Amino acid sequence: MKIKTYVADNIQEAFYKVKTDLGKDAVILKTKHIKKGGFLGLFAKRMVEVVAANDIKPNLDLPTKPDFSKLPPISKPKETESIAEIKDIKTDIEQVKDLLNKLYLDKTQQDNAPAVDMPSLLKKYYDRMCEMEILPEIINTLIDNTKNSISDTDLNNKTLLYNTLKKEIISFIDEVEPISLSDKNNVVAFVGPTGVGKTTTIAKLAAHFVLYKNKKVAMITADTFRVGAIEQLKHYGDLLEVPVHVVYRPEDVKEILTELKDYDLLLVDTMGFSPNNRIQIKKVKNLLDILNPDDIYVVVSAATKNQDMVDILNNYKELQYKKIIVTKLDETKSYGIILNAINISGCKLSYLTTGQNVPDDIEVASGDKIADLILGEVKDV
Ligand SMILES: Nc1nc2c(ncn2[C@@H]2O[C@H](COP(=O)(O)OP(=O)(O)O)[C@@H](O)[C@H]2O)c(=O)[nH]1
Ligand SMILES: [Mg+2]
Repeated sequence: MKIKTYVADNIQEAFYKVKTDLGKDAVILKTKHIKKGGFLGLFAKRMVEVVAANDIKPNLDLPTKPDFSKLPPISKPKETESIAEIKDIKTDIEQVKDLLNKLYLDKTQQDNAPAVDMPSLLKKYYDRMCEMEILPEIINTLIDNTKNSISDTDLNNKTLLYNTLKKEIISFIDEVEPISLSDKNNVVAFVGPTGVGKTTTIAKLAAHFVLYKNKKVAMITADTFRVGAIEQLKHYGDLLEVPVHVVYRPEDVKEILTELKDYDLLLVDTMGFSPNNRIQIKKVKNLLDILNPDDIYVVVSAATKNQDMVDILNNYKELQYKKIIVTKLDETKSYGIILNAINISGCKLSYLTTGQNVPDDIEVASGDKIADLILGEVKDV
């Protein structure tokens, strides 16, 4: 008697191999699914293993021999097998993502480990900036530039060190760019995930330009998606006596813009969506293409985790935002997110918002103030 093991992509192919090799009287002893190949247990292929024998004595108590003549022709794996394979691949991809994330974090931590010879006061500021959750590469640049611009002795002088680091942070933040009106009809659009405070920020800005700058302002909303979004903006519009127009279809844009052509500033609210929602990104992109705004502001919340901020700012880049607004600064003490947002987006900062009150809780971002918040009160050593 000959017993042999066969491995194939699917059961039909395995039986075909048995039949060709051991002849039509071969008997199947065992079948099972196995995983083959891959790397570190990942991407392994799902296959079938069949153990078969020939020349089996008729009195042996073995499983019934399959009738090979009735076997279907070799075909693609059944639907259920494909689904199982897709599930396996998805699990593998998740594992690879976790692995890569871990490797990236380990590598970043190694690359950005503080220099051992860092003077103790500088090390205190280094630790403070880590607590602020500033990205390691930004901290390193700030520390290196500071070390290069003052003498080793001055690194232990608290006032000098504070002022030098502060100057570095201010220069990292660079110019801030709030809305600046040209004499024509200015159209400014706001994009960002749901709930970050786009509509509230638009209401604050509308109030600012109406009350303090005496401008003719109108608000336009394209957020017909979220329940209550139109009413929310209309409520602010009524309070400020500012007209609110709703874009239900992209075709509405032209008519609305013509109607509002005598206004100084049109603030356009858009629907929020997850940064991974490609369909919604395309919809907003389509609207912005028709609207052709003078400026696009991306709105992000200071209470966002760093990794989520990376996803948001990267995936929203398709919308070609030019400036950043950071909201909800009152909800966090990790001010580093402001520097991270500038770094990831490559854009200038404009406004910070610090609470729910319309119109008060908004200010033009100030490098000086942000640097003070970041450096805080570091105790003397
Ligand atoms: N704490 C705090 N809450 C804010 C701020 N800005 C907006 N909010 C609140 O965040 C929630 C969502 O705001 P909304 O403007 O509707 O967000 P949108 O979905 O991006 O338009 C509301 O409850 C706002 O009052 C802020 O600066 N700080
Ligand atoms: Mg909104």
